[in-house]
Amino acid sequence: MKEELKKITKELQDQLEKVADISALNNFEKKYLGKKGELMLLLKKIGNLPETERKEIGQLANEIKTEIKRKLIETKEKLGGNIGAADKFFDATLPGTKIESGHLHPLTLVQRDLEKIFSSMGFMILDGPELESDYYNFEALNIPKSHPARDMQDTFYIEHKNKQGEYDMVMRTHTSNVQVRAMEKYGAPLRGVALGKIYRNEATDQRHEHTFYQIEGLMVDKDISIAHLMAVLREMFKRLFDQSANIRLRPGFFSFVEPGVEVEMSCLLCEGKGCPVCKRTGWVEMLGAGLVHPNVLRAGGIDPKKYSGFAFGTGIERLAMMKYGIDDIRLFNSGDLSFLSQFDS
Ligand code: FA5
Repeated sequence: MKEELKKITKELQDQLEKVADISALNNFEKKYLGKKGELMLLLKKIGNLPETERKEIGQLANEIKTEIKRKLIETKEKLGGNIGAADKFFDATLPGTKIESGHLHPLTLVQRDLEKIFSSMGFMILDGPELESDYYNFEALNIPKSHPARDMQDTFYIEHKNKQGEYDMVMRTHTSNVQVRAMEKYGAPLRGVALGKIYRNEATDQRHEHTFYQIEGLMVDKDISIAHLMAVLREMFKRLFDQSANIRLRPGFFSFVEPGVEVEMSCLLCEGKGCPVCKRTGWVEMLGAGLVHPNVLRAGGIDPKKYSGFAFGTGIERLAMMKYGIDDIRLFNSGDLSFLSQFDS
């Protein structure tokens, strides 16, 4: 029986190869696969086989039948015949098509990490407007009109003038706009972070964007000093990067803090050896910080004789670059799926 099956399979394959048009194919189908077709008659004999052979031969016969039917449909398709959905060969053993699922952007991942870290240290999550008044973005932060510090941040002004004919609305240039708003709303003591998008009219390069994210930290209480600032920042770096990062302070000027510092972190991309991202210095400028200026506390309705505070502001892209080893800030907004899909967790 096995031999007979093999013989008819070979014959079927040879015949099928010779089929040149649809009518020849129909004849072929009738001759071999029709109710009284040669293959079918042979298969009927399987039932008469002794039980020991029936299983093996039956399985082989089924495989042959399926394979011949698949080839028949393939040939029908090639010859331009109509293939009904039911005729199409369906191999249930093939792996299915992977269903792509969405995932979070690397900047969102870092923002969520930061929110968790600061919430666990008792900081509330603050929010503030991206379209901001000149007052909260500059004046309340001890940056009066025509102060040279305004030139430090290239501002997008909105075409809206106040009664004095001055432009009084800006796209916020930093998340520091939230500082006085938070003091007015919550008073002292106060502990909060604000995360959000900011805008600057500047050219982009490997480390600079014109639209990017910052996180602002603000803590106001009795006797707050630079030591509190350092402790909180060290904790943030340790938990965000799963390792203690070396940080160092340099004097820095920001009108709204006194003293002001710039905080640098040892470059995690090159482990301090020097690379294009750290300008070959081994250190990357990560944030501006300092003790809140008495004028700013006053603008927020807090008495600087009773309270002091620290504030810091850092770029979330810069943190994400260090965390994930990304050497070009422009990748975040590139929409490049080969970049983004690496963060599929
Ligand atoms: C400020 O924006 C201050 N508001 C920070 C601050 C807050 C100081 C509170 C004191 C107290 P600065 O312009 O240096 O400062 O920006 C802060 C951080 O944002 C930088 O250290 C850097 O991490 C990031 N950053 C600045 N400019 C860019 C840019 N163009 N692209 C990406 N990240 C930037």
